[in-house]
Amino acid sequence: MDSYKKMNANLYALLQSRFPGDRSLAALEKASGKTYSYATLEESTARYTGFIRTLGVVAGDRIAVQVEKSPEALFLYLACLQSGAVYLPLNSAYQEGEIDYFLGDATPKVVIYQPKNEMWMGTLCDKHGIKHRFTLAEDNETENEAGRSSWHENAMKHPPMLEIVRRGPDDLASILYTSGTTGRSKGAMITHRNLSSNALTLHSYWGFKPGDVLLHALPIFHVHGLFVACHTALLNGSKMIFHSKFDAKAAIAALPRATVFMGVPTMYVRLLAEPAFSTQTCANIRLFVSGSAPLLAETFHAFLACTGHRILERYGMTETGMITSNPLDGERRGGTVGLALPGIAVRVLDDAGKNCAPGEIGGLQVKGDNVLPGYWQMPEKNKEEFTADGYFKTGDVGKIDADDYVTIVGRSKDLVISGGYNVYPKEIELLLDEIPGVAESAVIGLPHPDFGEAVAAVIVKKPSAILVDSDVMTAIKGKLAAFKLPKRVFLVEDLPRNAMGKVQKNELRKRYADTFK
Ligand code: MLC
Ligand code: AMP
Repeated sequence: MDSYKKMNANLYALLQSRFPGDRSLAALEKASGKTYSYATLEESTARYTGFIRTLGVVAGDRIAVQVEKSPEALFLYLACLQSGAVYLPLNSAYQEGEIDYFLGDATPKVVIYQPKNEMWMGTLCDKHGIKHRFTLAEDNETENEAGRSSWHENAMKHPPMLEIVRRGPDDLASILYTSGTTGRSKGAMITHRNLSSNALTLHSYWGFKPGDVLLHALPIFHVHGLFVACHTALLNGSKMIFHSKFDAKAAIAALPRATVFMGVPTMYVRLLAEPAFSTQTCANIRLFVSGSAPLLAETFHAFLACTGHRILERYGMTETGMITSNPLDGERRGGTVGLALPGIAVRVLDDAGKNCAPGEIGGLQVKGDNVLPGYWQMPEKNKEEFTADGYFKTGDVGKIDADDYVTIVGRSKDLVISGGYNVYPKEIELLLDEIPGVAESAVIGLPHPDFGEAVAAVIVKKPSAILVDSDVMTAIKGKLAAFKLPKRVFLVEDLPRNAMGKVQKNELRKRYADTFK
């Protein structure tokens, strides 16, 4: 058994090997105070795994999951790993049209969704010929009462399966959809090697130690909350105080019992806005980590002044996991994303493809065990996004200083990051352009005090069309996850263009820069 385990590159084998010897220790604690021991986590995962196997799922089959955050949702992720399935998490805010695309593209064998989406999810499963569908509620006790085809209820009847299905390092563990500049989402294929290498690196780089407790208030359908946060905590055999969503007051109440917190910049802005947030709140914390979006220098300094803590900023992507991090013990330099993580090569190239000198700005590229092998069924994208010598083009623009600190100064990809969520303008523009009366549109990100950037739409009406901004919002509401919806619509006569006829979004960003200030 031991030699079998050693050869098994399944991430779950690695995580399980680090669970505490005393399995009665808490793995998760909900905001309500209810705790789940490592024994419960392991047994539930094993029962879920057994159930997955009875559905005829074989290694490599996809399991799509669109549920709210809960301990059971985490067990489901771990069971997908244990059973060798490929986990496909979907943001719980995604709407029917968005999910339709993912199910069609990834062809999952099983779909698990929120009970409230029963009507349209059932229809989509029929459309895509997906036989195995279940619901998983945020609070599974309520779900059982409703008598639905509950994942948890069905799976917990099944005997635990102890075997961890053997996977090679390059086998897929997960597919994460990330929107694209063409408006069509791409499935980033993430391997067991990608996840294990990054988890081990972060666990050691951030100095996880016995007794650490993570306050986990991020969603678990993206890299930050699912991989970065959960993997480091599980590798450490730690307890996670598991809040179903971020609420600044609830976080402040829980922080005194935690030692590590990970969040997006919006969460730090919201903590600082709370009068009750103080040095005492953070007395037990040894590490605050920020990422997924730029942390403003003013937030970094305000946090330092309020709490005495220098937030550790790191930088990553869905496709690559974490790439750089400020050091745990060395200088945490506000406004930078720190140093390339051990074993990861980062370089900056100019437009001609030549290496930039220290401090010179260019396109950031990355290579290492953390980098995805490619996009799901998109060979043409793989050619575009990788260099001949195997570097992945991040689409971020930055520089590396003489002392190796990396700074992100912008993006070459047309992307808005709002509260840590990525919004690709093209996806919204395609929908806006379909609205009767719209001649053309440009979607931009504008500075926003809470979300960092907020989505705004600039629209040119067709001549003689009668259109007001509320018509625009009504037309697209329900077609996109709410966080992608423009927070402001501007109706204009025309869009600024350069000599080549390309819309000058920079001009628009300048024109409307003060909208949310
Ligand atoms: C919610 N809303 C947003 C939003 N989040 N609008 C814009 N941007 C966002 N990020 C809108 C909702 O649609 C809703 O609109 C209203 O705000 C209230 O919704 P809510 O659910 O109550 O929001 P709230 O709880 O306040 O959420 C804010 C947040 C959340 C910051 C806590 O967005 C969040 O958890 N962000 C983290 C994202 C994340 O994990 N990113 C990691 C990606 S991985 P209405 O109109 O319905 O009222 C990655 C790689 C890496 O990037 O490096 O980590
Ligand atoms: P995602 O596709 O959601 O994984 O988002 C990845 C993108 O988030 C990166 O390409 C960056 O543009 C951005 N990002 C992540 N972390 C940081 C950070 N610390 N500073 C600036 N941008 C960041």
